[in-house]
Amino acid sequence: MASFVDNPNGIYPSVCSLDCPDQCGLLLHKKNGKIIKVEGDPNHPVTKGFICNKVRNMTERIYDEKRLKYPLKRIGAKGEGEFARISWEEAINTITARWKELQQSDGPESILPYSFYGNMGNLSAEGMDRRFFNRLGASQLDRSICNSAGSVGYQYTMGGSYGTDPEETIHTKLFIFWGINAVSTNMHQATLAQQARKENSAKIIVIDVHKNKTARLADWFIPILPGTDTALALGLMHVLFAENMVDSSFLEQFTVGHAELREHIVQYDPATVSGITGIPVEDIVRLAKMYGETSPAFIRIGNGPQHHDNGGMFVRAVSCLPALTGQWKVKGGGAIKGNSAYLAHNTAHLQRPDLLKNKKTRVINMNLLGEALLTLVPAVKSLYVYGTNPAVVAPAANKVQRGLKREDLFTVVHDLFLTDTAKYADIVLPATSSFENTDFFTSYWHHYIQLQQPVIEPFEEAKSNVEVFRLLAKGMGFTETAFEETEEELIDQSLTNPLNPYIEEITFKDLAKHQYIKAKAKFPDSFPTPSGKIELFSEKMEQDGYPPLPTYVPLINDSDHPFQFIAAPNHNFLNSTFANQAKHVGLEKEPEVVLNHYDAEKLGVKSGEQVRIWNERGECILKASVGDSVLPGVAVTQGLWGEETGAKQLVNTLTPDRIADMGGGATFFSGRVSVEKLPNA
Ligand SMILES: Nc1nc2c(c(=O)[nH]1)N[C@H]1C(S)=C(S)[C@@H](COP(=O)(O)OP(=O)(O)OC[C@H]3O[C@@H](n4cnc5c(=O)[nH]c(N)nc54)[C@H](O)[C@@H]3O)O[C@H]1N2
Ligand SMILES: Nc1nc2c(c(=O)[nH]1)N[C@H]1C(S)=C(S)[C@@H](COP(=O)(O)OP(=O)(O)OC[C@H]3O[C@@H](n4cnc5c(=O)[nH]c(N)nc54)[C@H](O)[C@@H]3O)O[C@H]1N2
Ligand code: SF4
Ligand SMILES: [Mo]
Repeated sequence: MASFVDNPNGIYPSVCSLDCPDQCGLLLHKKNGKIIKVEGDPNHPVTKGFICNKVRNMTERIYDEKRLKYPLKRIGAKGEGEFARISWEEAINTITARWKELQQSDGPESILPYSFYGNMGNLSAEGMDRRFFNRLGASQLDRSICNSAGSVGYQYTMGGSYGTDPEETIHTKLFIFWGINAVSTNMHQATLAQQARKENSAKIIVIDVHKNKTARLADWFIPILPGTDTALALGLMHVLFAENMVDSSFLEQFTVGHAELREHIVQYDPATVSGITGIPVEDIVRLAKMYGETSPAFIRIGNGPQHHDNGGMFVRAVSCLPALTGQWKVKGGGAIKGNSAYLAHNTAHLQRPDLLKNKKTRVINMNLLGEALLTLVPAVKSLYVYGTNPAVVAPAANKVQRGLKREDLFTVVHDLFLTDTAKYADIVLPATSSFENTDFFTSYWHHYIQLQQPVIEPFEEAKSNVEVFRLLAKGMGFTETAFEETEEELIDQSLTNPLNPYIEEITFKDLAKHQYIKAKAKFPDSFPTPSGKIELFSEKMEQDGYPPLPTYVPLINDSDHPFQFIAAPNHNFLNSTFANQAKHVGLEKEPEVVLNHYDAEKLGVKSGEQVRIWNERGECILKASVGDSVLPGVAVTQGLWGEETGAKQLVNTLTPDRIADMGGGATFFSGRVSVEKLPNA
């Protein structure tokens, strides 16, 4: 069979590789060997031909003039961005020579891989790279920057990442978007809600600290004070029990600890909860009644509240709600925090932890990158970055920059662009786009496995992650066959997972034939918790040093600065991806900070004026947007703008690198700042 690449023209199936729950099916239109149009695949059962604006404009990115064409070595100071072209041979030789020296002088744990999901393909993001670094015995990275606090919190309640099938939410009568800006970050869930509203008179509720795009389409927007959502969840439980709106037979059959919980939540009466959350008593009661009386009722648990000091406990608490009402068993009811358990593939086969030979290597939390580079003993001497842009996306950015500037740190960055991080690298390697690779994709929201086959030739001298790790393995003299297996073989091995009953044996050929294969998912009757039930009371939590029942713990008050600072993603970028595409930047215009008019008046600031935002960690200068879309005391900005788009717009200079209550999670939104009108503005 001729490959897609061999045909200069045609329309080919593809999948969006970005770190986004929707994982849309795509069709790539090709003419004279180039992709000229990216559109949604109408045959995709969930995304149905609709895709976001970001990816409709993807050709701007894959054929951007600025894309890296060949390997580079640094010739200027770190951070300056002065580089000279080198060959792949020189690049690989330079890296492996340095790593062989470090193996001898400092041991392999002086080398730290640093990656995230810039490309969600399983082979690219956590395949050949894991094999390589296991074999090397490098330090391990705890990839905790996104949703790990909530994942652990959810696990205490549910045992694993099992949620509602989003396709069933077409039947839902009540949608609660809780700390998720779905219109921008999970657009098909927002579409399903709007469809259910039209066909089914469903109601849409948004609980957020910001009247964002999703809140603006809601039937009811409930503004809440940052980091207080656990108290709201407990207040809802209080009313549900008090008004006898709980499903006793569900509680009996599928949960443990409902009697203890019933007693525990007495203290979270609506007046108390109102005082914590800033939500009026009557709204708390009304929300509880709507939730208790509407069926099916569905909660989309977002990432916003998970990026706080108490993010793990938030998810722990909210995931108890559908158990109280029995909504887990109602078609279109329940909740989605994530759904990755249904599509769990064979990571032992793909990542080969056995290559580590039982060595206990140290684990470094990725949220502490700056700290690790500046203070860790024994020191990190080499950093290998791929699929992420930590100079922009990691917290406490000034620390990260200082770490990256260390003269004795040997840094390699593999990316499609000379990112802000790559500017600090000693060696820069050009990456292919996902449309140039073979890979398989498993969504963390819907239930489908998808295939990417290469549609275009690699861009100039760019290489995929898999290929680069094969070359590095060869350069290091690793002779295991694990480094020679083809992408097709890797896919076959990964999708043979006897541990996951929801996927039977799936092969590369099956995927090529069907493009979309759905897990045979069914919401479980017993759960992988210690008791086999949904744990409202968790002994495991008690053993791990947490309160065994859902409990509100306030944010850490990290300073006296008057504003809680929420630096969330925006509509037209994906994290920092697209922040360097003229088209996407044009759509966003410039970064703003949203303030309440009451605060703005006190500061003497009007919409459109530049303000300085600062704390002990750093400062930013952004344009003020004044109104009533945030509560007093809250400052919200959207978008991870890089340094190249303007001075002092790096919001992560302000964010804390404290670690959340669970899972080593990030606390991007728990920092405080001061704001002032720019003196000469
Ligand atoms: N367009 C676009 N889509 C994306 C991304 C992107 O950058 N751009 N990023 C992708 C990734 S990696 C992820 S993890 C997801 C994240 O997507 P979401 O789950 O939507 O999470 P966030 O956008 O981080 O935050 C969601 C909302 O939480 C609110 N929030 C902050 N603090 C609190 C709080 O204490 N309580 C409540 N109730 N709300 C709060 C914020 O105001 C924001 O509106 O989106 C993915 N999709
Ligand atoms: N202030 C603040 N900071 C945040 C967040 C927030 O809400 N607020 N969100 C956090 C969250 S949830 C996340 S998930 C992180 C995400 O942060 P990152 O994972 O860093 O995401 P991106 O900024 O999109 O960077 C991905 C990079 O991978 C590169 N890339 C893409 N495909 C490939 C490939 O195949 N190979 C290689 N080698 N490179 C590739 C892209 O070009 C891009 O430079 O950011 C976190 N940072
Ligand atoms: S970024 Fe998300 S919504 Fe946009 S095409 Fe990709 S998966 Fe779909
Ligand atoms: Mo994320």
